[in-house]
Amino acid sequence: MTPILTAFATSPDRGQGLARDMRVRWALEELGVAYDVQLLSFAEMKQPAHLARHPFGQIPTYQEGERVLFESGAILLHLAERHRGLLPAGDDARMRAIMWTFAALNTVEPPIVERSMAWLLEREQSWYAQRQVMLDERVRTRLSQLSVWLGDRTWLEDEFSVGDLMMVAVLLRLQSSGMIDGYPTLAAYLARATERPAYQRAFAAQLAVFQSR
Ligand code: GTB
Repeated sequence: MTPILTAFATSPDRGQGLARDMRVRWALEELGVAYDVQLLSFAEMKQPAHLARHPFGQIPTYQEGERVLFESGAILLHLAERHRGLLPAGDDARMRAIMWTFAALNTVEPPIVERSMAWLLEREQSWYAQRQVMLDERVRTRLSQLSVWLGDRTWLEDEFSVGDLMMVAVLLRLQSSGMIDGYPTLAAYLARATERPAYQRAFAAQLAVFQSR
């Protein structure tokens, strides 16, 4: 049975691949798993049919027969466990790939999301400029630390893993800010990752949704 991924019918990012279905599409492409997509409007995401899949009324969800998952991190780890290609073989290497997935979600993504939410919701406020300095600084701290870790490495550990996929998906949210340009190591890391054929196929698939509307 072909798994079904849910995604925005009309993504606010206009096909830039920033919504969280993109990381699942990318993982599916890396693993060579065929999938169908069910597109949902904002209203449909809050209807009982979708709330039965996702209690918070969001995308993405991933349905595979009777199994229904939400949370992009859980979906990626499930896929990486089920199919060969995103988790290394050894126990330690496998655990470190999982660790990086959590680091991307719990340590790097929060300040990035907070910064974009502030721009979205608070940029008209008189105190926004002051707050932005602090938010930018928190993001830069993480970028700088990550850049030091990467150093001359190609990927976060010895081989490309689910941890890299999640980290890159998270960092790409900063692309339009120009902040990554200050970190050539990270810029090169993002370029390497987004040149992967699986990323390109996933990006094209989500862009096609925007272009068809
Ligand atoms: N922790 C969950 C996960 O990782 O799966 C978060 C899921 C989530 O935030 N989903 C968002 C959603 O459904 C879409 S991705 N929002 C609708 C709602 O909550 O009602 C977040 C997102 C949206 C838009 C952009 N963009 O336009 O750039 C980027 C990211």
